[in-house]
Amino acid sequence: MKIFKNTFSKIFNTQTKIKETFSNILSFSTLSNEDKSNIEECLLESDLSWDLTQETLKNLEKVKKNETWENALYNSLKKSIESLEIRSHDLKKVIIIVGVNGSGKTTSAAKIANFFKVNKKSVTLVAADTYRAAAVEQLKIWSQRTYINFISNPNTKDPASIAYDGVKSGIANNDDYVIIDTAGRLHTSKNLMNELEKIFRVVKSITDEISVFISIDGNTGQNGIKQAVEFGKVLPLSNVILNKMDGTAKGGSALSIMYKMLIPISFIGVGESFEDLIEFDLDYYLKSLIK
Ligand SMILES: Nc1nc2c(ncn2[C@@H]2O[C@H](COP(=O)(O)OP(=O)(O)O)[C@@H](O)[C@H]2O)c(=O)[nH]1
Ligand SMILES: [Mg+2]
Repeated sequence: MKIFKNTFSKIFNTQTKIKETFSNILSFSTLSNEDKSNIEECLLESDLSWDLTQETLKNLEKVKKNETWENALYNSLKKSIESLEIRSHDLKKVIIIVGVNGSGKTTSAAKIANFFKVNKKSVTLVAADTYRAAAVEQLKIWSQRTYINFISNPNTKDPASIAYDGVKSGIANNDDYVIIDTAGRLHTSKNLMNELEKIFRVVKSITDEISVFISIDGNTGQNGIKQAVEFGKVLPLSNVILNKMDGTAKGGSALSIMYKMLIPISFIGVGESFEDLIEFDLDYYLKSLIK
């Protein structure tokens, strides 16, 4: 709990607004139109999506008399998310990280590898971004420092072939996990999306144990949902890593992504160092947003 309070510093802006709005409401069972529009504005400003805001309003009206606003909001948000059939959060052997440029993919690859290492799991890290030599070098230096098996190939421009070699190597090495970093791309670039689809297909020819992570910059708010929808048309996305949550006031977006995509947020990135990663926990997240 303490970690969340410290790291989600900017979410405090969201919190202040939520507190101001909700603490003025006398009874949730008799919300006036003005109350409703204040709540609506406040939740939308916290970057809750339209649908989730409406659902939360509906839940709030069913709250018992004398309930504190904190409990009322906590319970109604929790109910909205828990009523969904969100896919399992389990991490598979091969993790492919995809997303737009600058969303934090390369940093996430290092962070998740470190997370496994700290949890006594062995990892192979695969640098399949053939567009940015600097990203490959960055991962390489880091993996050498932490004694993590590292696969790259400066002689090819085909990321699928690097991914293939990396997964083969990780399996031969008996590693628990293989993490593949990919180049950033926009969903509008057909060639690059085909390339991604090929990476997935090639890995799938070796193993079915694949988690596809979409990396989202928490500051992009509702646009992050759009990215997830578009990438989801090409690949079976299974998990979200939501980055840069140390500097965003858009605290609600994590909930909206789950609500819309029905895929779990597995990790939250809260800084630039490879230790700045938190495993997502709905309870803690809601409490840090509300209390
Ligand atoms: N503050 C902050 N910066 C981050 C976080 N994750 C990544 N970054 C920074 O965002 C920039 C882009 O990250 P990078 O991993 O290269 O993104 P990629 O293009 O998706 O691979 C870098 O300057 C990172 O240090 C985070 O959780 N918090
Ligand atoms: Mg990168």
